[in-house]
Amino acid sequence: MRRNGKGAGAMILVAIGSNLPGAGLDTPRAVCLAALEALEREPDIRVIARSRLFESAPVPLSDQPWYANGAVLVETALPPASLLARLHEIEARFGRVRQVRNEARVLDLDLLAYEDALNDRPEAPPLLPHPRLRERAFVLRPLLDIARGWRHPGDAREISALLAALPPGQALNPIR
Ligand code: PH2
Ligand code: MG
Ligand code: MG
Repeated sequence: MRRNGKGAGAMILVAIGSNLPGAGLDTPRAVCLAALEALEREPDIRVIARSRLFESAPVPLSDQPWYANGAVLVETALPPASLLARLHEIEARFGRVRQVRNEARVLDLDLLAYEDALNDRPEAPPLLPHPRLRERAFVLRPLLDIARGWRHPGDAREISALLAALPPGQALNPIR
């Protein structure tokens, strides 16, 4: 497995999001914290770093409830498709029902990046890095907490540069 420059281990990045209560948890924040714990308990996956949680307005803006969002840096020997399948299993345990794209959800775990893998072939998922990563402050801001040195393998830009390039208007605040 290729390592990033500073010997900090594999850069496998996972996003966590919730904008509905569920699984007996009464807020999206509580769902995200429980999901972090579930990831830490998951066999074959080691959580190396976790970001703060942020509250964020839905993107695209709508009357959906605001989200809690965070990100984790993990290590695993699972290949990308198996890791994504595990993430989907965890979502299902939290009561996630998949119907309409971008609908409100109890838990969303997205595989953002897997080392410097580049995959833009929809017939061989998962797409890597996540195709909308560069457009989303609710993904990039948590990543800045845990993966400052990571560069997008498509354009070699750092997270801070990707964030700086975003148009204004994606409301996002750290949750105390
Ligand atoms: N997830 C989406 C669509 N929109 N907006 C915010 N703020 N946070 C999310 O996690 C999110 C979203 C699709 O997965
Ligand atoms: Mg998502
Ligand atoms: Mg998802």
